[in-house]
Formats: sequence, structure tokens, C-alpha cells
Amino acid sequence: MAGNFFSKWLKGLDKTRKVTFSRLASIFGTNEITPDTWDEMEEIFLQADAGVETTESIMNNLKKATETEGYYKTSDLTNALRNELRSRLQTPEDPMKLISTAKPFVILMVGVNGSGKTTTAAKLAKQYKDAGKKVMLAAADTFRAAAIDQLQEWGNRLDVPVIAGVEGGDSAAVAYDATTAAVARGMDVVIIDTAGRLQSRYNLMEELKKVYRVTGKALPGAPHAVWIVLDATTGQNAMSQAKAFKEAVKVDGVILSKLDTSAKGGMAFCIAGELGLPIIYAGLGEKPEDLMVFDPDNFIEGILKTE
Ligand SMILES: Nc1nc2c(ncn2[C@@H]2O[C@H](COP(=O)(O)OP(=O)(O)O)[C@@H](O)[C@H]2O)c(=O)[nH]1
Ligand SMILES: [Mg+2]
Repeated sequence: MAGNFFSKWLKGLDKTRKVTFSRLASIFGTNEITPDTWDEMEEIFLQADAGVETTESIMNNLKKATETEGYYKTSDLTNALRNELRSRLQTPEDPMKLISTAKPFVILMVGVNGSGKTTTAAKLAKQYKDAGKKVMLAAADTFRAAAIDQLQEWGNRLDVPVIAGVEGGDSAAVAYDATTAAVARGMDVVIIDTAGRLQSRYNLMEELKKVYRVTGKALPGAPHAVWIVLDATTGQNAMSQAKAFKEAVKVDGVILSKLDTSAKGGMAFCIAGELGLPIIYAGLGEKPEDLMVFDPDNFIEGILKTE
């Protein structure tokens, strides 16, 4: 079981490992630490999209450790590197425990178009349903009819009720209705999918604020969690998007989607430091079961493992 669990991470992190981090092996294959060691390591982190700031900080800490500990062989660096990376990832609170802290527990999914919100909402619905929870989905992305259909299809496949409005309708009203219905029907979890078009960032953010506010009117304390879905293939771009969303609503955590198709998984290392948010889940594929609670140790193992 544990083996299966890790192999999913290993496979999901194939691209990030093979394109970038596997090159660490050639650094650790040489004997002594030289200026090239540092240059190459820095390049690897930048290519993996860890970001300039985070990369600099990792490099500085490793150089400092090398001085204070008196490292001179590259092999001395492997543990220091692991520790350095691990310190940049937060262990998320167990989401299964978290969703039991309110009934219904209302989750708001936010993020730009195409980041994976709707798919992730469905994946979450499946996990919670499989755990015996009564789950409801809400299609508050009323901007496109296709978005409503997409969530309704997932609802059918997973046998989970979906509350939906009409195309062009008021998304806040959908969120309100869903939350109210969930209370009335004794649901355990409500997952509200929202719109993410960026063309009109101002309107999007205003709409999101309204959805947030109105959900709290339907049920004081809701939404209990706001999770931003960030597409790992967009690397550092996703970071600036996240900052914009954080200005609009109180975001509680990140879901890093599409790690399986990304070579930029290094961005995970700047999320805690630069956004102050934990990564709660990782998307490792398109199927409903391809969502894992973020596990920092498996993540690091998965990107650093040598074949
Ligand atoms: N490979 C992969 N594809 C994903 C993942 N999450 C979402 N997708 C795909 O990304 C595309 C956009 O997802 P969608 O949920 O519609 O994004 P939304 O616009 O934010 O709601 C779809 O084709 C999804 O199947 C993931 O973890 N891995
Ligand atoms: Mg969507």
C-alpha cells in the first residue's frame, strides 16, 4: 500500500524529476564542491521554476551550511539540500479532519480559467464521498453554459447532487442556494466551483468577493475553506495570480494541479515562503482518483530519486 502510494508520486513527478532535478546527480557525481557546483545547482532550481528569490535563498543557506559545517565534498551536500527543501514545504492539516470541523463544511474553489478547478472539485467530491460523507457540488461558474454542464456531468458520474444556476446568472445566488440547500438536506460537505476568467480581472474579483460574502450570509462561518487551484505547468505565473486572488478573498490553501504534466514542480518550494499558504493537495492526473493530499516527504523523494 505504502509502495503504491509512493509510486503514484514518483510517476506524477516524472517530468519535474527527469527534466530538471535528475541533473543534480551529475553534480553529486563529482567529488569536490567547486564554484561550478553552485552555478549548476542554481540553474537547476531556476529551470524547475522555484523562482529567483527562493532559489537565491536556497543557495545562500546551502553555502552558509557548507561554511559552518566545513563541507568540501558534494556528497556532504545531499542531506543539507534535502533539509533545505523540506523546510520550504509545510505539512498540510489533514483535510479529512478539517472537513469534519463544520457541518456542512463549505469549500470555495478559486483560480484562473483552465487551472483545474472544476476537475479538482469533482476529485474532492469523489474522495469525500468515498469516505462516507454526504457531498454536494455547486456550479457557481455561471459565465459559460459549458462550465455548468461539465460539473453536472461529474455529478452524474459520481452520483453527487449538483446545484446549478443558469448561464449568465448570478453566481453568488448559486452559492447561496447551494449552502442553504446543504444545510436543509444535512450535507457534510459543499464544494463551490467558481469562474476564473482573467480578461476582466476587476469584475472577477468583485464577483468572487460577493460569492464569499453571500455564502457567509447563508451560513455564518462559511466558506470554511478557500482553496486556490494553481496549474503547476504555469510555474511562476501562477504565483502572481495567487497574489491577486489573495487580495480579494481570504485564501487558506493551495491545490497544485497538473504536476504530472509539468517540469516546473520546483514552484512548490516558493508557495509557503512567498504566499504564506500550505499546499493541501496535488493533482497528479486527470482521473477522479488522481488527487493526493500533499505529502512533503514523498514530494521531495519523488523529485530527487535517482533511477
Ligand atoms: N494532467 C492533468 N490534467 C488536469 C489536472 N487537473 C485538471 N486537469 C485538466 O485541465 C483542464 C482544465 O481543467 P478544468 O477543471 O476545466 O479547469 P477550470 O477552468 O479551472 O475549471 C482539463 O482538461 C482537466 O482534465 C491534473 O492534475 N493533471
Ligand atoms: Mg471550470
